[in-house]
Amino acid sequence: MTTVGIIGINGMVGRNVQAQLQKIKHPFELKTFGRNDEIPALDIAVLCTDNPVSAALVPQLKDRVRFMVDMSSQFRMTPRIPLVIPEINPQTITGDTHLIASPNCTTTGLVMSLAPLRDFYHIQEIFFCSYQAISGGGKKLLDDFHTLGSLYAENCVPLIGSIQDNGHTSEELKGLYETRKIMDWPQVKVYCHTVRVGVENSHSLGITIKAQENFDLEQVKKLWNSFPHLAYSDDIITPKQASGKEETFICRLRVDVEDPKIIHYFVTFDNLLKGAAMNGRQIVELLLERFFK
Ligand code: 2RA
Repeated sequence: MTTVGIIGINGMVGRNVQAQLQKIKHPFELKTFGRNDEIPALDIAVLCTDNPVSAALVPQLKDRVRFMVDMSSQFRMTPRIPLVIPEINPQTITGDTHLIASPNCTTTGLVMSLAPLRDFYHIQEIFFCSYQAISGGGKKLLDDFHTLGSLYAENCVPLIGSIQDNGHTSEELKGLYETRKIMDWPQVKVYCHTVRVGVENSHSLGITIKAQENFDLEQVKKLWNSFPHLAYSDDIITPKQASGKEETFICRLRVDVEDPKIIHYFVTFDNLLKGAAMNGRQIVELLLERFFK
């Protein structure tokens, strides 16, 4: 029987990944481990650990585990390590793959909206502002949010991750570099602000994109609605409605007032599901289907 292990079962990501893996139809044996436990030989390990722990575990497990799926950001930008969203770039996982990285949640919502358009529009520039939920900051931030005097109560805070030497935050740089890697668009321009808002769950993004071609709004809606786990609606969709759902929701599509090569729209999605645990589950499903049938 194929064995799948979750390492880091005691954290929020580990528990969410466990709930997601229990939905998989393909037969396998699920084992769970704390981050300091001894890990036996496994077919697939999902590392629900922070960057330093993932960095230490990957070389240790190399000879004992056939495939590792890392939920941290430690290896996302390492060349030759696929950064995978199964709806978008499953082909980047091959028989030689050993480690797969699962992307940043905010980037995931962005690229889910871009991927269906890629065969029809040459997208050159992307601007987004994020409205990121408290749950993305982890359990402690969520607990603090529920206590009196939280900075995030009825507030928005334009700082996610840490400010880098160039003045951008680590979250903003993930939006740039991970988008380029997942979409295989090394030249695309990504301009962004990332902001934490007093919303318990589900991240949102206000997005503007510029292509070489004029946009046909009806075609764009059709492309979005025929893409897996993506749903466009002419109605307003809010993070509350997206919470607990597997779809990335898009609304408010409109063409720019002055430039038909520019569109604006709003995206909202459950950051703990498609932005993390569900994407991890989909990668495991893909591995089970492709390599353990
Ligand atoms: C956040 N994107 O929302 C991060 C989660 N890793 O803080």
